[in-house]
Amino acid sequence: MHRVIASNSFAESNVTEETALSLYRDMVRARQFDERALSLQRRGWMSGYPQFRGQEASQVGAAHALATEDWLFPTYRANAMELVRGVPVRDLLLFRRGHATLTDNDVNDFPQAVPIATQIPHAVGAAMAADYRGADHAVCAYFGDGATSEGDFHEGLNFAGVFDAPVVFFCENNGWAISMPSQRQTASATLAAKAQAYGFEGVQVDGNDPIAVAQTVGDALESAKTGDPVLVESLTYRQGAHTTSDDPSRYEHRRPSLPDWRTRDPVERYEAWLREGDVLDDEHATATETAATTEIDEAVTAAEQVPSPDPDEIFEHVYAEPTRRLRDQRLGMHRFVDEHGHPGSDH
Ligand SMILES: Cc1ncc(C[n+]2csc(CCOP(=O)(O)OP(=O)(O)O)c2C)c(N)n1
Ligand SMILES: [Mg+2]
Repeated sequence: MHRVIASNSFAESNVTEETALSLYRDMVRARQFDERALSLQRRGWMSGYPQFRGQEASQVGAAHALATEDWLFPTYRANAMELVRGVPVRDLLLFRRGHATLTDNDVNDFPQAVPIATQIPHAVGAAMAADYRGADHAVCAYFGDGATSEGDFHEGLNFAGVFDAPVVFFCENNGWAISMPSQRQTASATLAAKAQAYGFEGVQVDGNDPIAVAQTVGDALESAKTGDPVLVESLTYRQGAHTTSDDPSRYEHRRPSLPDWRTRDPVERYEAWLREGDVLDDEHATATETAATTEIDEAVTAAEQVPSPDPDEIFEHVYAEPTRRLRDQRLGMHRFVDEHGHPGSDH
């Protein structure tokens, strides 16, 4: 399945102005967050950052489809989804300033998974638990194209199919797994096709169209709640580097040849579409941009008020009793801090 809006006018679409503009607002917030986060990282304000530029429509659309009570199992790249879900910008930034958790809020989001695909079995387990308890929420597992080559992906989807778990697998195919182009990731015709092996539906959606994504994920959630999980492959493109530690010039020559709709900027495309439909004018666009800037400025100031975390925290939460190697590393870190000062401080 492949849905596009580019050929349809706003009048022909089945969305209200209110919905269309609320998607726009979140696309603007997401774009500004991403740009600011990159520049904050570049001036040493926070640690490495994985940009999602180019993936705003995909993430904002999917997050709009989720209900407050649904659970999201995100990755490091899903900051736009989390922003839309209501995680305060301050918390998203603090996570990258060494604070172990961004769950000091009541948003139903699990911590961002950095090990690839490990959140998929967790999401399926949470969905199965919801089902056993008779709860009527669904679970969404977010992951990238690269995650589909991991055992956890196959195990998770297999369980979901066998146990009719109320889960939507939201695979954001951004064309790359670091330097690995997605056409080298699999010999399957599509990633969505993999769902067939587990006995449920797989769909592809134009991931640069927030309305198509919101509708597709919305339908998938409804299906999941009736015991039919769905794998959604959202086709989009990573415009930036994998993370701020990456240098794409070393592998750009492997860039896949993709159709225009796949690599087009989703924010520009959506804004142009709204303007053509007379839904958006300069005044509204400027007000939306200004509100997003203010929100982010305030979040940066608020994050700066929070003291740096205790560096010893990085040794906690893994083992009940620290291993010898961890104890050695901890001593090494203390020696470093005594000599050079706290890495999070200005000294
Ligand atoms: C289990 C595991 N193996 C390898 C890595 C290193 N790694 C980090 S990101 C990444 C690529 C993931 O690509 P994809 O799933 O497409 O997600 P994207 O980064 O494009 O959002 C890899 C291999 C890891 N974090 N975890
Ligand atoms: Mg990817």
